[in-house]
Amino acid sequence: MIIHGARPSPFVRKVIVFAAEKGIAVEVQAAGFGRGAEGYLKGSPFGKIPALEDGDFLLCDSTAIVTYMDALKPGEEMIPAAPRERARTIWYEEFGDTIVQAAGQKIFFNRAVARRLKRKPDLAAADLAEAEEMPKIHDYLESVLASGPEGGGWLVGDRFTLADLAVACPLINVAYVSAGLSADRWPCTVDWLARVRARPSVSAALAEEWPMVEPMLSK
Ligand SMILES: N[C@@H](CCC(=O)N[C@@H](CS)C(=O)NCC(=O)O)C(=O)O
Repeated sequence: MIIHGARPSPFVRKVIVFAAEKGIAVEVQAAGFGRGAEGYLKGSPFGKIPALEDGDFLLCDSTAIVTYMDALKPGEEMIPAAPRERARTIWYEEFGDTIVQAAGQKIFFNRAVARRLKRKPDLAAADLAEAEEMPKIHDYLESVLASGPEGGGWLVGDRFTLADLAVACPLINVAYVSAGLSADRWPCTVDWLARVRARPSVSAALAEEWPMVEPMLSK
């Protein structure tokens, strides 16, 4: 199975880690901004990453791709089957993909990616998102992790699911360029993110992407 995309994208990282958690072997092929192999050009009609190529099956969008992967290998689903857990997992994925990513992208893009693309960074937008948008996100996560109905140290149920993965992925990008997530103010969130990062699936993905990330962080 081929994942087309760039490893440091939160959406690409999500599908890479998801595949590892499911025991699905993937090959990552570089793609993005309209450039990449045929499977990407055909599989992602709007040029977004990631795209998936599984034989003659082409699919874009990280949510669609992880849904496919989860159904391919029934067993310990990353998207729980129980109605309430399933619905809450979908909420957290949506939260990660939209609210967290929208704020995080302003920080990561402007502090790390823009220069590499020879675009003028909007550092004021990054500072504003860090000062005003991220704390609200951290407050919310802290509230659900500290005293949420699940109470297991994970966002849904008592185990790592797509919910944790999808929310952590954009936060990992923010953490590359921001020290805003303070353990004094958000201890449960810091602890949770450290546990996500420590999973073999995540730490392996982070090690693989580092050679692409490091040059973006150098002055
Ligand atoms: N909903 C999509 C979002 C994918 C997405 O926006 N990817 C970004 C990279 S982080 C992208 O391809 N940006 C290039 C562009 O918008 O042209 C998913 O979950 O896969």
